[in-house]
Amino acid sequence: MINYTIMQKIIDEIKKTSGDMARRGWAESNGGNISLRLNSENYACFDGLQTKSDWIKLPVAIPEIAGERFLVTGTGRFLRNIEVFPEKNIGVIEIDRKGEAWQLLWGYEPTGAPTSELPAHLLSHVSIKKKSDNQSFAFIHTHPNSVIALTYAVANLDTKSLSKILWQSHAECVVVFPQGIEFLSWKMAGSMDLGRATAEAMLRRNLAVWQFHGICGCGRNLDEAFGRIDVAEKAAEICLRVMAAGGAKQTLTDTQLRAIAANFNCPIDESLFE
Ligand code: 2HA
Ligand code: ZN
Repeated sequence: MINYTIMQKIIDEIKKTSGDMARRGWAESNGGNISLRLNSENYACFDGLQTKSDWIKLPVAIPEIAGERFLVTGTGRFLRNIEVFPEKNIGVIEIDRKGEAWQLLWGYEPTGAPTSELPAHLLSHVSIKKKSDNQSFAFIHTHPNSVIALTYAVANLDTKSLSKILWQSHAECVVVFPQGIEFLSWKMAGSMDLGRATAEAMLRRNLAVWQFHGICGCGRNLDEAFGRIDVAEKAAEICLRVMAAGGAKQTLTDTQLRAIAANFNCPIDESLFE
């Protein structure tokens, strides 16, 4: 039987995240998408529903998430509309027993399908489920202005230089993302290539920037995933302002960055200093 109290709680969480993303200007038109793997309590809440679609084949089998259920924003839907019409703009899908197909349990009224970035979401859920020992449930992709602008403004960006620039631009960064941010050079939106590269990045880090496009973040819950992206975006904005003001005249040193990480017991990725 459907448990409306629990269901309302999940919907409220996604409303808050999507509303915050839209109001920050990270989700123009149908830009950006959110997925939440359902934990056991949330999972059971969708038991016994009459299914709303046939099984629809995934582009690749993902047996690691066989049987899982996900709340996912809909393709072509606007995140800013989730607060008003959640049942039209989000859906709950179930993956089959072999991890080869999905079917709709709830949502996308009157008809619809999950985000075009489903490969990145589902493959990244495999990575974050594994690396967190099944404690991470949330994945967000979004289009924040300053992170995107940075991928145009700085020459020869890679994971090391991007992580270092952002760590230096805001003293909180090394605490929020001590493993740095993966930089992924441009790949076609919605492609398996982009999905695979993002999922691979999520094994090592909690954030990945898509050149000329946006950012992805994961977390135990939507607040944690959102917060990581929010801090990265703030650092990118500071960095751009500093560049516009004529460039940094001083910055956080490697010693200071390491000291901040040590002070907050954060496992900094030392290889990013090499
Ligand atoms: O959902 O953000 O990357 C629209 C997008 C594609
Ligand atoms: Zn996008």
